[in-house]
Amino acid sequence: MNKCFICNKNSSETILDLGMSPIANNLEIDIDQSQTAEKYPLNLSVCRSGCNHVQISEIIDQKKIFNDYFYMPSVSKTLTNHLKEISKEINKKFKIKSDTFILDIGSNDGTFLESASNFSKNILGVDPAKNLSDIANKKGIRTINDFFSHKLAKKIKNKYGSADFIISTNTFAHTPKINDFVEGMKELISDEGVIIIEIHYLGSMIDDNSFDTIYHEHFSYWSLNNLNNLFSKFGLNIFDAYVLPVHHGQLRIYLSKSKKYKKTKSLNDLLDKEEKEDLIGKKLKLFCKKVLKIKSNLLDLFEKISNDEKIVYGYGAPAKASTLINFIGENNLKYIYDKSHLKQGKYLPGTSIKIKDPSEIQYDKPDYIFLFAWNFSKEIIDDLKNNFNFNGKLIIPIPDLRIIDID
Ligand code: JHZ
Ligand code: ZN
Repeated sequence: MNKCFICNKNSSETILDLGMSPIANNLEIDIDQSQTAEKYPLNLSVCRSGCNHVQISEIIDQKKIFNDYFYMPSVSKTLTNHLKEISKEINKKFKIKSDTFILDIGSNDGTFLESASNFSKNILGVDPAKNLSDIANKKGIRTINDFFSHKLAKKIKNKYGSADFIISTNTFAHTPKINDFVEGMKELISDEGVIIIEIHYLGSMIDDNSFDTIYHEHFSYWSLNNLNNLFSKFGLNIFDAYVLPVHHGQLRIYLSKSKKYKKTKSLNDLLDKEEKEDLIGKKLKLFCKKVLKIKSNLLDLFEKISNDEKIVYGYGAPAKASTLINFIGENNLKYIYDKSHLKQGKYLPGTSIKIKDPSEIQYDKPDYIFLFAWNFSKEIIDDLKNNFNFNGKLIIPIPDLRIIDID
């Protein structure tokens, strides 16, 4: 049994073993360093003390993961648009004034705050990655380079006052210090202020078989009921929740200290659905079984491609690719294409698979492309067809294994 991040008891039981994996986003420029990257057990576990928290069993020091970070949502048009829409949505629902204080926790390269700055100039980002905070600050998006914590929240409050809105997209699952993080948000949010959190959703992970979204930087895997229990303990009320078709199923929740916001039907329906489906019981158990089947299907496919002497390269070097490849092995994959300049020329962690510019697809002409960034299928298929002249076959591994002809 491992220690649970929520109740601190040694009652977290491993339910899925994905083997040994390196830190998913730590891409090395040197092939030897990549192949010998330190690996850690990658296990999913559930707390049996009654708190039901779903988490990773091995905690890696957050500094090792986030101090230098290669993930930028701005590489994707879909995500950039999504982040821009959030500020419009907040303005529509709650009205943003020109001095409304908007804080983004895990602000990355400042993409969300850039669009929020169309509404208010009183914006602030917090991000632990030095390389990304530098990019944001250079763009004029004021960003504190640090991990968000209760201590930092007090400092921000002293200097800038309480926040009217706290936004945090894909960051809340990225801390093992959950109670301190929530204390910090509570400290900083104004009495009627609204916190908006987006997080990869456990329900979607199970429905989509997306076991590759399990990696060490995702410390926790949240159901809405678990989030609801957590925030109620801190006197923060979730008043709205829904799932968005972004990434691999993104849960968006709205919460506040104030009880003036009415709980929505969508929130209550989702809470009920999870209970009825026995999400963290029966459904999660079935998911773990399926993952082993997916592995054997993928191994069969790679073996067939190799027997047919066909060439397969990957597309997209997301963190998900690290989990998938370290789980099933390299299987003759030599290259992965990725649009991110921060990733090109580097190696997929733990492997000898080199990342290169997708513009090379037209010269390489692989027979198959294996889509690791399956969450952007549409955007990428359009590009493969129209910009990279690819007319081979595309393998989409998740939610269900599909092979499609691109022509
Ligand atoms: P993408 C990240 O996961 C990390 P990842 C993080 N931990 C998290 O929680 C989730 O996001 C939500 C490339 N690409 O976004 C860019 C192209 O090359 O699925 C990226 O390297 N061409 C914060 O790492 C990768 O694919 C394209 O046209 O799984 C996608 O990574 C597009 C659209 C993407 O995130
Ligand atoms: Zn627990």
